This record gives sequence, structure tokens and C-alpha cells, in this order.
Amino acid sequence: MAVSDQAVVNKTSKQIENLSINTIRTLSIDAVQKANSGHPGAPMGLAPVAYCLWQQFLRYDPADPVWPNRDRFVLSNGHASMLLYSMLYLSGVKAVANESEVLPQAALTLEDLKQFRQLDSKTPGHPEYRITSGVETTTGPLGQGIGNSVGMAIASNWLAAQYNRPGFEIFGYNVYAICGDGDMMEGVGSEAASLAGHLRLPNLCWIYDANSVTLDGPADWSFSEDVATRFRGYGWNTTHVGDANDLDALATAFKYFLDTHDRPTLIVVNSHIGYGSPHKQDTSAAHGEPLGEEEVKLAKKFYGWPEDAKFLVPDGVLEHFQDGIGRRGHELSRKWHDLFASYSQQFPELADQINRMQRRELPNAWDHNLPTFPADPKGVATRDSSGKVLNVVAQNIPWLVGGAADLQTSNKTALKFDGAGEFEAGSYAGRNFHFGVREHAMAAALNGMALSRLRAFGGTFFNFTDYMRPSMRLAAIMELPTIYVLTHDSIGLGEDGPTHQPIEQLAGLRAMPGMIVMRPGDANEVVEAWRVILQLKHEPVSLVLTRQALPTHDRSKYAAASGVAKGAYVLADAKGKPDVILIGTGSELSLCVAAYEQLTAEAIGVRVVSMPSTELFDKQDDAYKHSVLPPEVKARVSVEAAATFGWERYAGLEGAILGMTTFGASAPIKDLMKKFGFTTDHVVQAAKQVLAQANKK
Ligand SMILES: Cc1ncc(C[n+]2csc(CCOP(=O)(O)OP(=O)(O)O)c2C)c(N)n1
Ligand SMILES: [Mg+2]
Repeated sequence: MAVSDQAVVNKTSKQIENLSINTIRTLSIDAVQKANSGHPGAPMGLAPVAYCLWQQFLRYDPADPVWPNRDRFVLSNGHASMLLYSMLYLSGVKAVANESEVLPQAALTLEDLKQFRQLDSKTPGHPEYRITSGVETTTGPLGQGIGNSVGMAIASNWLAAQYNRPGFEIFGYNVYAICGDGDMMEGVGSEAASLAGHLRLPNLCWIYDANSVTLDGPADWSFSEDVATRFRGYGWNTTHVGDANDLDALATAFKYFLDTHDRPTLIVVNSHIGYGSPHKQDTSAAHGEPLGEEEVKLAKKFYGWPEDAKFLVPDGVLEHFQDGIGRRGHELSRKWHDLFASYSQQFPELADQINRMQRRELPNAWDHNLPTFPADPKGVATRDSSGKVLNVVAQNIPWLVGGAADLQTSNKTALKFDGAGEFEAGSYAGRNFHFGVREHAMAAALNGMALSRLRAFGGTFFNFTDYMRPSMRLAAIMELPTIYVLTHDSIGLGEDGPTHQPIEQLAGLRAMPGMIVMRPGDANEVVEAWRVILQLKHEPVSLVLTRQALPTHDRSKYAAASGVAKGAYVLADAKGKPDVILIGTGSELSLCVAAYEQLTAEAIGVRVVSMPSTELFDKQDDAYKHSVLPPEVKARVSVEAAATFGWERYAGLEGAILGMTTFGASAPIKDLMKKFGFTTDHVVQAAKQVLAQANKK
């Protein structure tokens, strides 16, 4: 069937279906060709899958893309981004501002598709949550999207269990994720699938594009397992569609998912990379590249398209999507908004919570009852004070939820108050989550939960952020306020030794744009750290905490801990202008304080700067920064039991940087601190040295 003005008149439903699917394909081909970069093959193969899902099943209103109970669509194989952009354009999805305000204009225009992969366009190479309305999560690093989808499915079940009332099914959305061979090979995908199967999440559907190829060549060069059998082992429901072009078989598979109420569903779809037809396979191994002008023409000919037409959307196609997902989705969302209006009358407090959550706002009394810790030379581990604070604020903020990767007891992340409960398979109201020994899937799921507007935290040993860093990085790219509670923060953890002792993790996370790292120095700094964290709307936070007890400083003698909000503050000061500045974070702050006392007794003018967060300090104006670290005072010592990398910025080139330049060791903490130089004597000695040098000049 050739596309011409005549041909679009009186189209049969089969014809308009084909025309619409081929429009998705040709838009993707044209955008990739124009950009001269990108992957046309996967969108071409998957066009019918996306078409069938969106037109018939996805409960999504293009006119209200922030409808809280919308089904979520995740494109985990983010390299197929043009598939998603084509769907957003053709469905007429509206633009959104500030995550919650729907705008009159379209999320994407045809012009935006023509700007695929260009600077400042709304169609970047991989789908980006913050850039394109309708993109539910940023994908590209394979495995992350399906990991996020587990968090979204968790959130849907949690929200339903918390907020639904008889006759008021406010929540209960489904989550559909399309993924490819790469997603199936990545470890995070397996962790996430195992977790989802264990939790028996009935609202989660993955559609696996089993197209037998990856970038380098045939998938069977590197991948030969029986994926469906593996998933059945995880406790999933599995089904198979032999040809991605078979819309009836796809619909049957989606219905099978919707009829399954006790576990997640994997639909294995055999698609054909390239033209999308089993009879016309693109044999080029390099399918992650534009087709080239000649091949584009051949493909268009194959689809019955005018060979020279670019970005052609034949008459009737936009209307067809309006009649499908547009009309169906709008009716669903309208009904929901009516329901929510009467829910708001009957349950105003619950409705208020839901509304605040959508805007990432906090309840009015969110900081009610925050503890203060009395001065105590023996003190308390910051993981312990954090656990106490968390248990207070979680009672004030009903949607603050989370757990740990099997280290809840160590991380002190358990919510222990009455009614907190456990989130378990089939029983989804609990606020304590058990992610198991799956750090990466935990972090990916936390992002999905945060995208669903829950305030989500997850704990593990600080060292094991290495196992979840790709998801933490995506939280930063997406500007999600995900909270990581990271205990056992240095060699101070002791006997577990160098495999468990973080060294370069602080420097690494500080180097990550957007990530806020906080390493509070005593119990009251922990309180203030949580106060800062909970007010963040757009930044992920790594809260880095000790296993060992730290002295609680006497705040009647030293400055108030509220200085934490500025990232660094003067904790203790010289009478006049300081001769030397000691900068400490976390457990090393108390060494600086002890050194301060000793040096002050020797009539040396010392200032102690507590610097729990370099990122927050960097955001302050110069006047404040100079008031904390006067540029003329060059005699400085920084003390942190971690890699020295980066400390020149605060210690200065003439300062001394006490830190770690090797891995740690397995021994009792006392011996480790001595061996690696984290003693008061060493700090005193370093201070005298930098002072002597400065005086020489
Ligand atoms: C973590 C990660 N590693 C590598 C890549 C680079 N990459 C992009 S697509 C791709 C091939 C993936 O094959 P498959 O998932 O089967 O997708 P298909 O080529 O079939 O669309 C690779 C390796 C990536 N995006 N993410
Ligand atoms: Mg593949």
C-alpha cells in the first residue's frame, strides 16, 4: 500500500494500524539519519509492540502526563529513544513544568524530532527524565530502566495499600518496561528481577525484545541462556510472542499479564532488528548506526512509503492516536480526577498527603520532635544518632520509606515505631523494605520509588556504594532526592579490613555533579544533616556515617550544629585572628577539637572548621566562605580518614592534608587510627609544622 492523499481515504482499521506503525518506524529512521547518529534498528523492530501497548492497554492520558495513577512506560533499552519520542509525539503528550504543572503545548513537536541528538534539544540521544515531558525515567545504561520499573511497581503497591479506601481505588497503576538482550545480560537486571519475583509484584510487566542481536553481532556470541526459564525460577509469569508484528498475539500477552494477580510477568517477544520483518532482516552487524540514505529509501519502499518523504506523518495517523490512547486515556484520567475529588472530601488528610507528595513538599510538622543530644565525651556512633533521628522524622513524614541491602541492623535504618510494618510479598503497606544483598537493584529501585514521589532511602556499607554507583549517578542526572544511608564510613570500622574500608568513595561521590555528600561529625550534626536532607527536592544525598562512637561536642562551649546547613562552619575559634585552621569531617572532627584544646593551651590561635559537606559549602557566597576560611590564613590542616584527593581546595597548596594514601588493614580501630596517623598528636604536629612554614614566609 503506497501512501498518497488518496490512499489515506477510507482506510480499513488494519491499514491505519500499519500506517501508524510504519510512521513510528519512519520517524525513527529519519531522525537517526538526520542526526547521522543513533540506533534505528530497535525502534523499527519494536514499533508494533509500543503501538499495541499504548493504543490498547496503557492507562495513560497524553493530556495529563502527571496523573498520579497513570501506568508507567519505561524504555529500558534507551538507545531506542526514537521509539519513545515518536510515541510521545504521535500521542500528543503535553509538556510539563516543575514535574507537576501540565502546560498547553506539546511535549514534542515534529520540529523537536528533527532536532534529535542536537544541543539543547528535547530529544537527546537517550531519554532523559528532566528534559522531555512524558519520559518517566532516564535510561541508557542498560539494566537501569528495568531496575527503576521495580521501584515504580513497588511504589504503586505501597501507595495502594496506604491510600486506597473501600470504593476509592486511588492507586494501582501498572508498570510496563521494554528491554533488550543487554538489559537481560546486565547484573542489575537480574538483581531487580529476583527482587520483583520475590515481592510477587503483580503490576509489573517486562517486554523482552529477544531480537537475537546485540551491538557486536549475533546475541549468541555471548548470550545463550533460556531467559524465560530463568524468570520462572525467579517466580515470574512468562509468556512468548513469536513475532513482534503479530498484534493479536501481543494483545493476548498483555491480557495475560493483566489477568495475573500474584506475580510479575515477562513477555518474551521475538522481533526482527531492522525492517521489523522476518522476511527482510537487516543483516548489517552495525545496526547501532544510521541506515544511510540508500538503505533508508529501500526501507521506505518496503513500508510502502514515498521514498523521498522525510518525517512524513500521513493524514489520519495523529487522529488515530487521538481516537486510541488519547480518548481512552483521557476518560480514565477524568474518572480518576472525579473519584479523587470525592476522596478529598471524605479523606482530606490523606488527599493532602497525596497532593504534597506530588509536589515533593513536606507535611507542616515534618521536623517536630527532632532530638538534641547532650554533650558526651564518650558519645554515640553517627549511625546510631541517625537511626534515632530517622525514627522521629519518619513518624512525621508518612511517605518516608526505605530499607537496606541486608544491613538494616548495621545501618540503623529500621523503622521501629508502632505501625511502621514490613513491605513484603502480598502485604505492601509496610514502610520497612528488605532489598536483600542487592545493592545495585536497591539503588535502581530507589530511583523508581523517588520518581513515583515517595521519599525513599536505602542503606548499605559505604564501601558498597561501588556496587550501586551507576544508579546513584542516574539519581543525580535526574535530580531525584534519593537518600543513601551509608555506614561504616572509613578504616574506623576496624577488623573487617581493607575490602570493607572505603578510601576513594568520598572523593568519588564528591566529584559527581549534583550529588550531596554529608559526613556529620557528631550526633547533633546528624540531626542537622537530616534537617537539610529532608528539605532537598532535587538532589540525591549520600549520608556517610560511622560505626564507632564519636564524642558529642558541647554546644554551649562550641558553635551550634545548625552551621551544617552551610556545609562548613566555625566550630571553635581563636580569641583573635587564627594562626592555623584545622578542618575536619565526620569522625576526624573530634581529633581537630582535641588538637584545638591542646594548641590553645600552648597559646596558639586555632580555629576548627567542621566541614560535613563540601558541596553545600561550595554553594555559599564568597563572603561566607572567606569568613570560614580567611584567604590570608594559609596555615591549614585538613583531617579526613579517606583519600586525600581534592582536599587541596580547602587546605590550600601550603596546607597539610591528613588522609589515606593506601588501602586500610584488618585490625582493631585503635591500632588502625594510630598506624594511619589519625591521632590528636599527629594533628597537633601537622598544625605546628604548617604554622612554622607560614611564619618562615
Ligand atoms: C551498561 C551499558 N553497557 C553498554 C552499553 C552500550 N550499548 C548500547 S546498545 C548495546 C547493545 C545492546 O544490545 P540489545 O540490548 O540486544 O539491543 P539491540 O541492539 O538489540 O537493540 C550496547 C552494548 C550501554 N548502553 N549500557
Ligand atoms: Mg538485541
